[in-house]
Amino acid sequence: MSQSLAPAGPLAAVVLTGDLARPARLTVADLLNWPQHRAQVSFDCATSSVQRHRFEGPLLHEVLLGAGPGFDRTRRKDRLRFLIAVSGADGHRALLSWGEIDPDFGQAPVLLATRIDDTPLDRHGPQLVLPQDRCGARHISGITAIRVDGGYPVV
Ligand SMILES: Nc1nc2c(c(=O)[nH]1)N[C@H]1C(S)=C(S)[C@@H](COP(=O)(O)O)O[C@H]1N2
Ligand SMILES: [Mo]
Repeated sequence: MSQSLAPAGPLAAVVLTGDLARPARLTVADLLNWPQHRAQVSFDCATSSVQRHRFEGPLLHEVLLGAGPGFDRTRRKDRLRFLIAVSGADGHRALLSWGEIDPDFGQAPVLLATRIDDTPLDRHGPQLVLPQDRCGARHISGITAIRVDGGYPVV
């Protein structure tokens, strides 16, 4: 099965929301203002065969840091209660933790891809890329919102 690249609109954008000092609405063109990293990934799927793609885009961690997440940057422990909820236009969602992508912890090189293979994602919206994942399910395409949430309830 191939990636479905039906346009999500003339210029798709992702909303950065939640516990952020500088919430933002970013188009794929805006995401080109960060250093672009490359990843060659292959992922498996329960309902189709293995897929291989080349992605390019900024690190999710750098983009979210720019939005001013509401933790004390001088205290590493303070970051660990933050969740990152990523949503696609079709309602597909996945949760990541801040610790997973933070260079002081998991340092997963997660990208917000602006390009898949030779196709720019301006009209479809950015795609989440997790080079470390064996399965394709977290490679959310057509991202419309990313919510950063430090209010994980105390149990
Ligand atoms: N927005 C969105 N992204 C998605 C999905 C989805 O249903 N919606 N499916 C995921 C799954 S299960 C896989 S395996 C990969 C590749 O799916 P595709 O072959 O349908 O492109 O995309 C992922 N990204
Ligand atoms: Mo999948």
